[in-house]
Amino acid sequence: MKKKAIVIIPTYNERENIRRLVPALQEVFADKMISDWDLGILVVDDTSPDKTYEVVADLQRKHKNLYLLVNKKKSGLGGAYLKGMAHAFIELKADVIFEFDADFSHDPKKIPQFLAAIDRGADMVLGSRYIRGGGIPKNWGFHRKFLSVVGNIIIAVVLTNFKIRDWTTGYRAITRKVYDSVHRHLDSERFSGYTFQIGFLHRTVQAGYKVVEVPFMFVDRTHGKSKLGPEYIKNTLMYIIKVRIEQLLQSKVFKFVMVGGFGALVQLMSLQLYRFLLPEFQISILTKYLLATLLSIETAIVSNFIFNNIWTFSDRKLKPAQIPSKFVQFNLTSMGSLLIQLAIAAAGQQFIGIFDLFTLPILNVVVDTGMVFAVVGILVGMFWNFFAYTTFIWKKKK
Ligand SMILES: Nc1nc2c(ncn2[C@@H]2O[C@H](COP(=O)(O)OP(=O)(O)O)[C@@H](O)[C@H]2O)c(=O)[nH]1
Ligand SMILES: [Mg+2]
Repeated sequence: MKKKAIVIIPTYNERENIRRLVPALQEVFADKMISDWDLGILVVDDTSPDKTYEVVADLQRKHKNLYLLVNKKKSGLGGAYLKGMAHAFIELKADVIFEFDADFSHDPKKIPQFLAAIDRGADMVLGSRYIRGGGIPKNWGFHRKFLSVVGNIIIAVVLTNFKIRDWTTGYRAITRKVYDSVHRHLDSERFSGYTFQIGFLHRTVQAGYKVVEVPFMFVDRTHGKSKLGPEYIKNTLMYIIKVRIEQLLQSKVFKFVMVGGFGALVQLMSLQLYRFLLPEFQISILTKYLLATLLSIETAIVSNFIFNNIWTFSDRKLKPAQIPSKFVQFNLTSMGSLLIQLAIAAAGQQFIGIFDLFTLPILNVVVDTGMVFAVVGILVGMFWNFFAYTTFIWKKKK
């Protein structure tokens, strides 16, 4: 049996374009290179005021592989694609769908290359303007070029993924398996507009699917108007920042730092408490103050151990039987961190010396090299702790 691919075209006031585009696509479908593919077109129109759907209904009489969905309400690009994808994969039993603009910006002749990439094992294929062989129109004004190029760079930086070169491209091929695992996460409320594209791709990349880019030259539309508005920039920025913050909040490093910060508070408060509770006594050098200090350090260690176990490393939580020995390891690790801080302070004093550096404005605090050694010591100590936690105490289960 032939594999099936459906080219989904969302339309809003595209009657002039769709009239020409359908025959142009049919011509490409006849290419011998893709003879093992059964191809069709699905137009998703939001009841365009220019009655695009009427033109499509008319074309359907000639083209048996042309399908039409009409939404009563305008639901944005993401809404149109989600409806179209559900229809293509479930009703039409497609193996692959294309995302394709009606306005001839996307060269239909590239379709065989997309399908070839899928035959070679790609899960998703992007028509890319920013790899060799691809491009944007030379006549674009500086403003538009800047927005597109810099926008893509910002997205890559914020999402820290530099393997994808064209995040915002609307020319894509998506396999059923990617759709199945990704579409549920994209509620059409939040992803109704163009953010749908970035959201969909980001989910796909995160899930570890193989995404391949095929170059194409973007062509400006000659008929009709672009629906891309300024809210696109705002929505995109909000989306990527939100994703980034979510990822940060979920990261182990962040939780580890929070637990450590909380531990420092616990240490300070319990120190006061022990100083208040302990009776007055003095045995040689062990004074009440020193004992309270030691107890408060141990209290912070217990707090750090508990919260790292139930929160930072909740995915690797220790079994009850492991806790005593792991707690000993945890104490040794903390002692190591303390030794590192002492060693850095001693080395700093020995080789650099203690002297004033500058006065902090407003607070009027004099910063000296001793403080710098302390900060460096704390940071190196934290590195050591995190290293020991992840490699020894909360070792990743295989
Ligand atoms: N059904 C539907 N199609 C839309 C909507 N917004 C844009 N489109 C279509 O999506 C495609 C891309 O839109 P376009 O305005 O060309 O965006 P641009 O290429 O980024 O400027 C075109 O085929 C539009 O007709 C919408 O709200 N609903
Ligand atoms: Mg366009």
